[in-house]
Amino acid sequence: MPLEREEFLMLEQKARDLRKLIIKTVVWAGSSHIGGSLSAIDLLTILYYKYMNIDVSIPDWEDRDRFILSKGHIGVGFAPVLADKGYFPLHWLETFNHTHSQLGMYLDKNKVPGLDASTGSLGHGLPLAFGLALSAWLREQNFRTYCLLGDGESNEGSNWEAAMAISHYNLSNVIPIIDRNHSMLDGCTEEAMGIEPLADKWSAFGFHVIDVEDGNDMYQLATAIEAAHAADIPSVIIMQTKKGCGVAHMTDDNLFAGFDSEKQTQCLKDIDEYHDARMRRKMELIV
Ligand SMILES: Cc1ncc(C[n+]2csc(CCOP(=O)(O)OP(=O)(O)O)c2C)c(N)n1
Repeated sequence: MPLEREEFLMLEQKARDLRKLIIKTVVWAGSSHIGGSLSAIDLLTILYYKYMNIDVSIPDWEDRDRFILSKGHIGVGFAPVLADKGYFPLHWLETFNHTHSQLGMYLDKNKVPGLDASTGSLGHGLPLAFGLALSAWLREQNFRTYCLLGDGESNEGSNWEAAMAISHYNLSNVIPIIDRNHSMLDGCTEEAMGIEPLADKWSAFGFHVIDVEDGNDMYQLATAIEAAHAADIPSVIIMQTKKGCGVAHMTDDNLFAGFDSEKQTQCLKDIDEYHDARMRRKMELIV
């Protein structure tokens, strides 16, 4: 098992708390990309609370691992993680996307401590991650760069140029992770612009493809990340997730973007029920 029992319990509790904080932040903001935040929050949790080599007291530490949020529209899902880690005060979240706030819908590196890049225009994150990885290799630095991409974002050609370059330089210190929730703003990815066979495409670009059957499962994520760490060729993680994961009426909903405080109570209750059920399933397997 790649996770100790106590570690697993800690990560599960953290993901539950962060899901709730995302809901609250969306209510403070008025609206935002909830679905793609909830599909990716388990991955953000395991990276920030287990795998990334970072020091919150030195956000610009030269040798820290980097994280590039290429699907930058889920700032509302990422800012709660950075706040909870202690990069900035939690009360900043109450101003998310308000005029003059430090936290805009698309997070700005010049305003948000702990953020490694300003993103939001899809297709820019992986080229940035490639540059960081190439620079680390040239300077003989040991940090890793993780990059989270949307599946709809795969439509942007710049991702494939970056993939080609990562493969050309055989960089295993950069790990693209694709949130395969099968949905984008225009609807189902395969109807808007088919991206399958996605694994074969990455494979053809020279990547070791790591499929995660359930990207909302901590054990599966841990196994995948450790496989990517162990590989000596570039790896890509393709994680199957559910948009809106954790809130029943949002699950697999393409368009869901906002709600008011009245619905907040129901969402928080849904999240508890979802996490209780998921924990019960997992504990049966572990014991
Ligand atoms: C270059 C560019 N074009 C369009 C947009 C508008 N946009 C914001 S989110 C989104 C859909 C992204 O879908 P996906 O990558 O699957 O993200 P997820 O659904 O997982 O959140 C689009 C098209 C953008 N941010 N950047």
